[in-house]
Parts: sequence; C-alpha cells; structure tokens
Amino acid sequence: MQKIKDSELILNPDGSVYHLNLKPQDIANDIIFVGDQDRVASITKYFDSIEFSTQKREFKTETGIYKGKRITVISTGIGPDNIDIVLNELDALVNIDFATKTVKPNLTSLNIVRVGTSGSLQTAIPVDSLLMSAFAIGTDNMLRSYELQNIQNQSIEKAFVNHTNWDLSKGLPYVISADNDLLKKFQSDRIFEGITITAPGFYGAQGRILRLPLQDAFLNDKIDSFAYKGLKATNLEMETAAIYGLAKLLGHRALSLNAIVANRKNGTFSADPYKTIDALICFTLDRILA
Ligand code: R1P
Ligand code: URA
Repeated sequence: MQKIKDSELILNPDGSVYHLNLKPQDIANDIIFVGDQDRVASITKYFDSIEFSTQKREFKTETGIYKGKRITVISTGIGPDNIDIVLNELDALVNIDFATKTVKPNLTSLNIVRVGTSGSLQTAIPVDSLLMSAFAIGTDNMLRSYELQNIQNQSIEKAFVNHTNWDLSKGLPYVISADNDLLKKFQSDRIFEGITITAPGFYGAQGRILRLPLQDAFLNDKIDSFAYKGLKATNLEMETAAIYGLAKLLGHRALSLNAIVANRKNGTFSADPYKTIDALICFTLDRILA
C-alpha cells in the first residue's frame, strides 16, 4: 500500500489531523454538520454527556451521547471550500491509518446530516419552514477538481443549464443526489423536500443586490421556475452540493436539512430564526434515533 506524503496528509505534532484538530478516536460514525460554530452547543446541550470537545479556526467539534447513541457535531464554517477540508479530513480519520499513512483495507462509511439555514425561492415554502434536499445543484466549482462522472446526475444538470441559460464562464453546475436511505428516514409531513442550489457566495452568487449589478439579474426567477420530475428548485445555501458530492465520492452517506430563515420570493426574514433552527435540531435528533 502506497504511503501518503506528509505534505498531502498533514498531522499536527499531537497526531491530530491538520485543520480539524481531531484524532480517529474523537469522532462517532453519526455526524451532524452545522455552519455556525455556536450551533454546535445548541445541539449538544440536548446530549446526556459530552466526552470530547475541541476547536481550531471555524471547525468546532463535540462528541457525546444522545439517548444512548454516540454522535459527533462539527461546524464547517461557511462555503464549499471548507467542505473540501472537513470531508477529506473526516474521511482520513476513519479510512487512513495515521501511523503508516496508508489507506485502510476495510473502509468505514459515515452518516452525515447537515443542520443548516437557507433562503427559500418559493412563496409556498415560507420562512420558519423546514426543508431537506433530495438533490443539490452546485454552482460553486469546488467539486469540479474531482472526477464526477460516476456520481453526477447529468439529466438534471442539462435541464438546469438550458432552463436558466446558465453563463458557462461561471463554470458548469453539477447535480448530486442525497443518500436515498437517509432521505427516506427523514421524510415527514413536517419537512418540505426539494432541489437545493448551492452557491459560492451569499450576495451576488444568490442574486442579492446591495450596490453591485449582477451578471444575470433574472437568474433567481429562472431558478425558482425550474422543476425536474415534479421536484422544484426550492432554496439557496452554500454547502449542500459539496457535501453530497464529496460524501458520495468517498463512500459516505449524506443528507442536508435546512431551517428556512429567508424567503427570497417575498423578501421576508424570520422574526425568530433561532426558534426555527431549534425545531430543526429537535427533529433531526429524533430522526437520527429512529
Ligand atoms: C450564510 O449565512 C450561511 O448560512 C447557511 C449557508 O449555507 C451559509 O453557510 O448555512 P449555515 O447556517 O449552516 O452556515
Ligand atoms: N443562508 C444562505 O446561504 N442564504 C440565505 O438566503 C439564508 C441563509
């Protein structure tokens, strides 16, 4: 088995992985991703016990027991570039032997659920709704560094590019599905299901105008009328497609859930986003146990 070079898999002097500051024993097989570091404690406050806690940069991790199940909660910070770091380092923690820096013969598959926030594109999905992403369309390009042929949904990709008349100078969007078993496990009349657009920014990349004109001022109107086999393009956020893509490529299972805090169609923002995020947290913990 070929040894991975020290420059490629960087370990800290204490043996932990470079950015996440974690050792293999610090993480559970069930992992919750959040963007915001402060959201980690909003989840682990419901745990019976916390066995491990660390933070480096925006990556805060806590592992503990919730009703008998060992769960790790980790903050990814904002954006697909951070997801590249988090997914690769989590995979290394379970699938690479840190002593020999070789890939283990038997690979481990993690269950990853994102508990995020997002902006709805549909009037029928108002602020304070919960939403899960059956598919994610990545407009961010991060994942394009990897070989995507075997995991991308090219029919949705083509339909989306045609429907939006996508400007290819921004890169070609890619489409990845949620893990089907996790999707089924979380289906409920409490949560909308749709196609999520993952953007590489919060303002221009999501069609927000403060002072700068946009490359395509009508893009959000074209996105919100996009549907594929009855499933609508429902919301904009900044991590889901990257999570789905890297999880699939590395053999992990992933599902993204979002508290809808903004509605871009009618211009509203939640009066109490933390209440909606807490509702999503409780729903998620309940379903992880199911
Ligand atoms: C932008 O405000 C951030 O909020 C959303 C977006 O994806 C982006 O990360 O998710 P989180 O609340 O999980 O960070
Ligand atoms: N997060 C986003 O990325 N966009 C929104 O509109 C709201 C939350």
